[in-house]
Amino acid sequence: MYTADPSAHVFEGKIYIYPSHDIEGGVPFNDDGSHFQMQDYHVFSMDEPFGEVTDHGLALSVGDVPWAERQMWAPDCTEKDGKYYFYFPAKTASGVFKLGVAIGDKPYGPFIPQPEPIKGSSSIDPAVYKDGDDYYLYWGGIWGGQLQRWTTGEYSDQDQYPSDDEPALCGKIAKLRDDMLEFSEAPRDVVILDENGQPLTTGDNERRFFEAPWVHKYNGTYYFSYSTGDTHNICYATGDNPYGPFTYRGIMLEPVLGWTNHHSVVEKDGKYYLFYHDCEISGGETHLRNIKMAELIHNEDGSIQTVNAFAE
Ligand code: FUB
Repeated sequence: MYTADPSAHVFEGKIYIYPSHDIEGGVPFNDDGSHFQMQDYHVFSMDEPFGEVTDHGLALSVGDVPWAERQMWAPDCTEKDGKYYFYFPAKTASGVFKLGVAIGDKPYGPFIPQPEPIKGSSSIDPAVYKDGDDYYLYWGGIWGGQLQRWTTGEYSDQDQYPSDDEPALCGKIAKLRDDMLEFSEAPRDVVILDENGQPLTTGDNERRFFEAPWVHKYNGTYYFSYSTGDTHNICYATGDNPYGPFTYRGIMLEPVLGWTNHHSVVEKDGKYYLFYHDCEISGGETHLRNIKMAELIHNEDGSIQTVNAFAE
């Protein structure tokens, strides 16, 4: 079984991992990611870091989601008041990515989807961050993730990118409503600043946001990490609140085997772990990935020691 885009959390004392379930869909590689034809999700767990992995079986299938037709990409999950809320992207029959939520009684599902996508949602790669009693959803991805088709707030079938010297398109954030099923506010941009306090530009594709947002907190600082897509890094930027702005700090994970790079960071018993994927098991097939983990070390100055998957 091929797995990718691992979102990891600690629930009930175990590490639970929420990945995409890669399959051979028979669609050739293209820049829209049409070769990623995933149809369902499984949830995995391990009692201890690097321990034995349990596959908890089918958690949600595209056929159970009334509004979704195909391409169930990177998901995430959180817990509130004993219920588990599973967030996922999928394409509608008209080919537009939206985000959905499904509810379960256990961390591993099964999850029962809401009949409609989340109002005001768009694009891909939802990641939910719990800060005290508040829950924030981050999301977004350019190119095949369609973020560049929502620049007016409405979907357009035309791509619209800022020019190279203009601020880059940003990932999105919105606080979730108390019932976890909708946004409680209009989505905002997650702005990443350079060392001079200026937003990263479209042309800065070694550092600008592409997809795979994630947030973790270390020593009171918020770390926003993300993939740079066509330059294949996982970068990170730091800020003093969940909305940002965040200031670019460096590379968390260097390019891995395969085109995509996607990760999460989880803390267990005072140590931090990076979950990511590469294409080692399939021998480099970009759409057939496998999840991995490594310890993530924060330095005293708050910087992160860069992980090189080829050295792990
Ligand atoms: O798995 C499909 C897509 O590939 C994800 O949504 C992106 O983040 C990239 O990993």
